[in-house]
Amino acid sequence: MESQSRRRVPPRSFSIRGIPPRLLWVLFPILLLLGCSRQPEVPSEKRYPLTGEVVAVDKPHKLLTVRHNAVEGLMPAMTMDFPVSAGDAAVAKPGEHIRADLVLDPSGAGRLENIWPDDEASRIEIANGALALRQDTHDRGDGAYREVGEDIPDFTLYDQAGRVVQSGRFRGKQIMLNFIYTRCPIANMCPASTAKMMAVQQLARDAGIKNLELVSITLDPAYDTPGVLKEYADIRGIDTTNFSFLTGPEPAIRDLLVQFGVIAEFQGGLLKHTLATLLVDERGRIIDRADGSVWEPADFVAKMHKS
Ligand SMILES: [Cu+2]
Repeated sequence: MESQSRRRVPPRSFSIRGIPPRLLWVLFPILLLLGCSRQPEVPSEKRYPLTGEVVAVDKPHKLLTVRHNAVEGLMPAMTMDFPVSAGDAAVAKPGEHIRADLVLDPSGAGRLENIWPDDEASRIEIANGALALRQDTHDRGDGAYREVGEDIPDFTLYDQAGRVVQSGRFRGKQIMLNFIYTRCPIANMCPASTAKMMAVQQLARDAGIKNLELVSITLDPAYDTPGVLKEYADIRGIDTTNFSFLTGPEPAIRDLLVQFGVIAEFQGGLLKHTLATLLVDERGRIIDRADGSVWEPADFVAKMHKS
């Protein structure tokens, strides 16, 4: 990896506010300029923003019955069934308010994508969390990056079940935290990170460590909805009792990337990103960090407190 990147000159556009230059020099040697393309817009499909309330969920057939508000330029308010992904069907709950894209294909068949929880209380909680994080990142200025020995920032995000999760929920727990995105096509990047997190989960369990939480935050919140994260976890058979996949508003994710010293940017349709894996203690303090994809699950587990 070193020989690959030693001569690579970081493009100017990679300067990220809040990350000190000396950190950039640490990060660039491990920056793999790889990525994937944003999902291309299918020109023959039309997308309409839709809001409404889930009335019923048919998980086997992956159908949501939604009492939706008027869809501007398309149809008045009514209750109807929409096909959704397996992950969205798994996450959906009757009585829940959602916002989504109604996607119409050329035959006129519609489905819902990009489904987000839209209950007022959780919407406010998420928005307030993003504002507080924005303020915190701004106040820290050039010192936004959190080094080993510092506390993790407070955050409020959605998990793979669409629940609001505040970082305070993890106090008293040891946390393994990393960043991934579900569409990452590079086997030794995000897919490998997730496999290693699963190995940590198993090794920690075998070692009798009972207060571990694993947290993977998405790098790609525009695509990684709770339902997409749920499907990502389910396909891999991940035990989510102590393993959360988090997503939320793009500004909040951006601020977390700055504070955790992770670079992720869409460039010409490619999401290029670094990898960071952190161990956080029961008081919320970062006690270890690995950059890049070369780290051993057992090394982190060895540093965890036995409870
Ligand atoms: Cu990746």
